[in-house]
Amino acid sequence: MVKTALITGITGQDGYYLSRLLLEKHYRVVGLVPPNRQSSVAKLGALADQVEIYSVALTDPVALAEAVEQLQPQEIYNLTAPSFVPDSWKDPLATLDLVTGTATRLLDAVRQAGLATRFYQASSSEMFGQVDQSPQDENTPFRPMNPYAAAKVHAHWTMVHHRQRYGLFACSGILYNHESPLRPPNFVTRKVSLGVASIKLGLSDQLEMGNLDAKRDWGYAGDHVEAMWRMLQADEPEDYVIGTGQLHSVRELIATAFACVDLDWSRYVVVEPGLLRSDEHFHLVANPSKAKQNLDWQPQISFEALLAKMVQRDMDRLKSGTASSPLSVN
Ligand code: NAP
Ligand code: G4F
Repeated sequence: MVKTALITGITGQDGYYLSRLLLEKHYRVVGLVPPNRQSSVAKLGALADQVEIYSVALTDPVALAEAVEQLQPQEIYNLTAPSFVPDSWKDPLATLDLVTGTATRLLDAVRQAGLATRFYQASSSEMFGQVDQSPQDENTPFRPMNPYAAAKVHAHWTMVHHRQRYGLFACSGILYNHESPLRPPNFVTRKVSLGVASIKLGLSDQLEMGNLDAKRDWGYAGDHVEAMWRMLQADEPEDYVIGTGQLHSVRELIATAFACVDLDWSRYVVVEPGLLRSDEHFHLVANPSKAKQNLDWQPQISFEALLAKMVQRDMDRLKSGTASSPLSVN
């Protein structure tokens, strides 16, 4: 039997890698894309012809229920979110509605349809916020520090309630930062890889950065979507912390990326005070033991290999003049 997977946020970074993985596994892949964001489908590049796109407002419970009823998906991956954290301060309510509202409406649609659909919720290490325990695991308390993280906590608990009260097979992947050549350039890894490539090719001579001492657990998006899929294949619905377990500073990230093209980063990088975050926390790093043990999951791509891949891809894009076109990438 061909399995149907329904994905919200299919036009984002993870949507691309997850679609590619599921297509390789011969799923029927259906993306729910709001009518006013149909132009984003072009970001899927060649994959756009291999998935089905339904135009559905994620704010409309009736339309979502109809889509679920009609498609009867075996799996739902709820990935949609305005995922750039600083933006959530500009419109906390819109963040809450998209993140929590979409999760709630989809979970209710599955429950009311009486389906055995397995549900994945895209949770975030940002939910841990101001931690007093490092590394974090599935038992670490949530202390969200921004509207994005607070909305993700609400969505997470809504998912847990549907699992506990209604017996849905619903899981949360509490994912740490994961990156790829498809990361938009406002996120730090891609900003750096694009900046390095621009400087190497003589297109710019300076890179303005925020906090160089901030630290993150950076992994590869292709590895992390594999964990999402494995969670929904498990015998029991459970939540998992997914990350590499390794902490690197932004300074290390920059030095590693510049080293890919044999440049000394300190000649080009300046700190721009406007990019510093007031709510910064430094020790968000995963203990992914449970995922390793239960899901046999572990990251395949190292921090250095990830950055080399991203810098190389941006060099290629800039040389061919396709820096902002749809992609087909590894
Ligand atoms: P992404 O690249 O930013 O993709 C976000 C998706 O949500 C896109 O399809 C985007 O549509 C859609 N979206 C954004 N704002 C929207 C709005 N106002 N209305 C409707 N749709 C909207 O994010 P990602 O990196 O793939 O992450 C996938 C999920 O995992 C997100 O929920 C994110 O919060 C979560 N997560 C990500 C990471 C990470 O490091 N990447 C870590 C933990 C959790 P457009 O393409 O039209 O913009
Ligand atoms: O790349 P970032 O903007 O990602 P951030 O805020 O950690 O959020 C990402 O990961 C979360 C998982 O932990 C997701 F939930 C979320 O949706 C998103 O995918 O910033 C990473 C770090 C921060 O500490 C930031 O202060 O890099 C630091 N940084 C330093 N200079 C910078 C810059 N970040 C950006 N974006 N731009 C800079 O110039």
